[in-house]
Amino acid sequence: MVKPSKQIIRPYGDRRDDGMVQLSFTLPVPLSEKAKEAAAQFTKKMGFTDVKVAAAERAADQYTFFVVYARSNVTLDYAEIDVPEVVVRKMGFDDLNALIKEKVRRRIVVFGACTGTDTHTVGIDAILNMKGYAGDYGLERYPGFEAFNLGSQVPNEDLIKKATAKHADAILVSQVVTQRDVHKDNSRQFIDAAKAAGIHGKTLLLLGGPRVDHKLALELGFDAGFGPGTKPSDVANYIVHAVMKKEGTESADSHYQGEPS
Ligand code: B12
Repeated sequence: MVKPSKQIIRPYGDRRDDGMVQLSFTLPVPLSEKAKEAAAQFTKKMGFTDVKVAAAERAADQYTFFVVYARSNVTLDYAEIDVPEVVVRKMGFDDLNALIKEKVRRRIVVFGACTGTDTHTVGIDAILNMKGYAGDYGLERYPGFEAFNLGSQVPNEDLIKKATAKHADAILVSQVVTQRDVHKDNSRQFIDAAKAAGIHGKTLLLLGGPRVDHKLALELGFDAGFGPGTKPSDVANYIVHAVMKKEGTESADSHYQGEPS
């Protein structure tokens, strides 16, 4: 493949390449002039110049939330960035159902849940529920899918056990809370449990959530990762093509543009 030529980028506020950024953070001190100066000094210590504390608000007792404008001298070669992305030949609802009927010849079984101690169901509901998300039908609506949504705070082992009992093609794990990297710890525990159950490398394992991307999901041992703004049809397309590859109805070396290899 021809290596793309350099593409140097910098952040942009007023004028192209001026390096201006907006930062927001909270410090554990009450709102005061001293707190504002602390926010400015903290920003300078991070290597920024031309620091302006644009807003400071009480966040809670003994906590202040800041918005700071500042200049960064850091540049980046965009051409050097290489991130695997899940890019599929995207098909619409009717075409995808027709493809499942023709090539898979059975309903694709998927199980999903928000696992561990995480209570957030809205993300996994957006993907699975009949009514869907952002004008896109959820997987329950597709005649070609049989979708089971187990809800939130589901132990990883329970999700795996229930999915395995129904010979699931894919298991969808949602992780929204990321404090102290709990999403990574819980995802690793899910993968360990999947290995123990003998389904790792056999059943498709998908991870999703606001701080998830495909690269992280691969690192954690999943087959694919989906982040903010994912539409149910993105997931449906990914699963159908992955199942077809696994079953040999689409050649394993037929790659979509940008598909991870
Ligand atoms: C609604 C909400 C709640 C509701 C949840 C109700 C419910 N039934 O889900 C309630 C009030 C219960 C709640 C509780 C808590 N919450 Co809350 N909550 C939110 C809020 C406002 C919205 C989340 C949401 O619904 N997003 C919309 C969905 C559609 O987006 P999404 O989850 O990213 O999903 C999309 C993608 O990520 C992807 N996706 C997601 N999962 C999956 C899975 C797969 C397989 C795939 C393919 C794709 C996919 O597809 C979706 C569609 O595009 C966020 C703040 C915010 N604005 O985001 C905080 C937030 C997530 N909550 C937060 C916190 C801290 C909590 C609590 C811990 C608070 C507390 N101290 O008690 C508790 C959670 C306790 C627990 N044990 O989990 C923090 C998390 C911070 C962090 N970095 O971890 C946030 C960010 C708020 C904040 N800024 O502090 N919360």
